[in-house]
Amino acid sequence: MVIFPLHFIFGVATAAYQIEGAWNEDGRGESIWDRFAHSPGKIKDGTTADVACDHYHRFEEDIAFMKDLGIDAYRFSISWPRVFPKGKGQVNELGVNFYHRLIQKLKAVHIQPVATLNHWDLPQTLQDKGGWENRETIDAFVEYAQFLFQVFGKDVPFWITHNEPWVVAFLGHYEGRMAPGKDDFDSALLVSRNLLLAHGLAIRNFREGKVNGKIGITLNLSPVHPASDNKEDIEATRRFDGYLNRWFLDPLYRRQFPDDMIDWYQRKGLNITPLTHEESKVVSQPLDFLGVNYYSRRITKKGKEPILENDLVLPPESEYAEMEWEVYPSGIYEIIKRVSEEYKPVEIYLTENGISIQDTIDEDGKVRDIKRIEYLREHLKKISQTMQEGCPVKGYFVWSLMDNFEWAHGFSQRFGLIYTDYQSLRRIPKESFYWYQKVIQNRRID
Ligand code: PNW
Repeated sequence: MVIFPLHFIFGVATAAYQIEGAWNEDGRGESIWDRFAHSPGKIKDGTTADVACDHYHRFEEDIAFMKDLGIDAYRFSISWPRVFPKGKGQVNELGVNFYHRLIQKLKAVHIQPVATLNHWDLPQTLQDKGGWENRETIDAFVEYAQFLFQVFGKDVPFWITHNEPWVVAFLGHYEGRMAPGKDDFDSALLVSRNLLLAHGLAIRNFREGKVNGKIGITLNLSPVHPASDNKEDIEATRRFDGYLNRWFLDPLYRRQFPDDMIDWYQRKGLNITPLTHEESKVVSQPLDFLGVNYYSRRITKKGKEPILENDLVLPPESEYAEMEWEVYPSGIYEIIKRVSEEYKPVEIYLTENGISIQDTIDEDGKVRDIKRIEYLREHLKKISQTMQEGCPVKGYFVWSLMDNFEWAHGFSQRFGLIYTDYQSLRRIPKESFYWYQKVIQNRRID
């Protein structure tokens, strides 16, 4: 039996573009994800999030589900182009009002709002001028952040600057699988630097404004294991770890990009210089917490990837969820222990964890997502173990409240505790919903 302390925060997470819909209503501006999804061939099943779960019009119904679930906190993101349709300057009052109503409704049912500022939906007007490659986007982000701190500061106890800057930088600007869909490593490196600077300047603003509440950042972290104990595989693994994990952790907590990665990238002829003294001060300001998103581990070896010279490996004996994501609960233990020991964050929140399954509705109307229950249970057990061993884990958020638009995979992936019927937009709580409800109620896993 595993017990969680009374003050442990149980929650669920979503993101604006993935659930809201209403993409061109009430004065919302276009985001890079609207542009990307509206471009043929970018989304696997040809769908867009124009309507998505229609949460913009149904948020009260969705909060009723959250209340029933019994969560302590709800992690959502604010759509930047809903608040600043052109990225900066003119505020869209109707957009602000939506988040005002959302936050007030949450408070009314005693659910703490956790607001992410950047969950990838950059205003398209800013992209037209270079997006995260342009320093002007940093200034626009700080203006956007400051505005939200002023308007919602007294009602929002937790703020997250960026969600998974690694995905924005490297999947958005190198692999091109995500908006804006570029394929240039130098761009990705520049974007990662600018994201870190924007983060740091927003934190500085938050502190200077004496905003109530805590602020942090969310990183997608995974343990990276070598496919063999060959020296070359071990070196490739160290590199991939530098690419995925240390590239953001080190500047945030140790003031500088990892040396070995700067050397490697420079030897590859890429355009990267260490952070200057002033940049390093901005980027490494103390955080109230680190948000960690964990889904799976990575296994790698020396290989053909042109920059990192590695290949990813999928052991056939492992268990897999959709999208070839290995089910590996020990990974959450490994990554929390490592981050706690090597970077010493004040607090850690697991801001996302969950699994994609091809759920179906049985004849009796139930969605029996046994595999999801097992996944969540095993991960929660490992988290509890890290807490027993002294790691400062303070909360856990399931990805996701409901099935939603899974980026380049469209609606083909279901991560929700609630099944979304995209025809009728009816929501159907799955068995995992009722399981999680009990966990929260009892603060216990049997
Ligand atoms: C995260 N990867 O995305 C995001 O924060 C969510 O919006 C998303 O729905 C969720 O995880 C499930 O995918 C990721 O390829 C997407 O390593 C891709 C990767 C990692 C995280």
